[in-house]
Amino acid sequence: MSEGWGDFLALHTIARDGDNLNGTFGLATYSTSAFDPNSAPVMNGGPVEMRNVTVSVSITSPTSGVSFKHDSSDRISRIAPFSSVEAAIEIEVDRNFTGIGQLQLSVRVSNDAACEASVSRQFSARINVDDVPNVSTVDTVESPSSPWTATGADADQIWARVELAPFNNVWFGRDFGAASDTSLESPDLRVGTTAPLVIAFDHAFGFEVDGTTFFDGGVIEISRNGGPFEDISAIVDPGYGGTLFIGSDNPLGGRRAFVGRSAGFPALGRLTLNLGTAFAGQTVRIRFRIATDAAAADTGWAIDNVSVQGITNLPFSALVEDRAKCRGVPKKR
Ligand SMILES: [Ca+2]
Ligand SMILES: [Ca+2]
Repeated sequence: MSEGWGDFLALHTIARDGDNLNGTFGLATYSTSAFDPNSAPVMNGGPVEMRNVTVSVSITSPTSGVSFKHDSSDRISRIAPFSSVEAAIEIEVDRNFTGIGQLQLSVRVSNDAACEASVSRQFSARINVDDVPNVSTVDTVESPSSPWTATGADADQIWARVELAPFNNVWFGRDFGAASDTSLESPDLRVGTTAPLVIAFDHAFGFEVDGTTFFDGGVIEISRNGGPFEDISAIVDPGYGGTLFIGSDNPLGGRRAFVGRSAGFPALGRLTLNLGTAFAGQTVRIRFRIATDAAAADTGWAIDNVSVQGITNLPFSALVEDRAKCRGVPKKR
């Protein structure tokens, strides 16, 4: 009566000064969702009320300076059919902790009456850390405040920041199993007047393909000064692998795109796009756009370590060691 509930488990940790770190620690299935800080939603995926569920957490990384504020487990008396309940288990970081820490947790959810009596998941989170916006020209996607926005119908089901491996987050756009046209759009990039604009990133993709018929795919586009987006291939060759099939409702049917599998998939590979001085003195945005046809899903597109050279602003966030000296003192930003 409970299959799948482990997939809805998430944990959040707090910094030394009590800031909530609103990371969502995704699972291998790429399932993500928005959760409240310091809580672990536990879902009953079946039609019968579930009683007496135990959630217990153990710390599997070094425990120096890290402790449970209260208990390491919580008991949920009942969970209604097809609904979820949050279990709160707070973890404290000692005020003398130095450096950015890497916390790894093992979470076990148990219920004797469930089909699977016990489900375990591993989670990782940085601790003693502050997330500072607008300080970098590189986005490693490790900051929860990564300033990209997902646009288009169903974008919230397609684009998410996910944990590909412990302590390595990426942007990930799913190859959706229905017609879709969504983008992950950058913040403003203010291009300088002399140096070339060079955009580089690591990526890997796997889009629906049958032989040489490419049903789903992705493109990179750029907009200047708030104008319409155009394909980046008008300025620099991104190495698209084929043309999207016309006739199965892909909104970009007939356009060249990243299709099929990237070289070395699923390992990420570096792509560098030198746009020269075509945008000197202008404010541009780029977007990663995925378009899918009427049926059949595949993996999708993972993007990491986006670096933008030749700009005069600092559009991206970075993680730094927690800067607060005292617990409970409001911080000035
Ligand atoms: Ca990363
Ligand atoms: Ca498809």
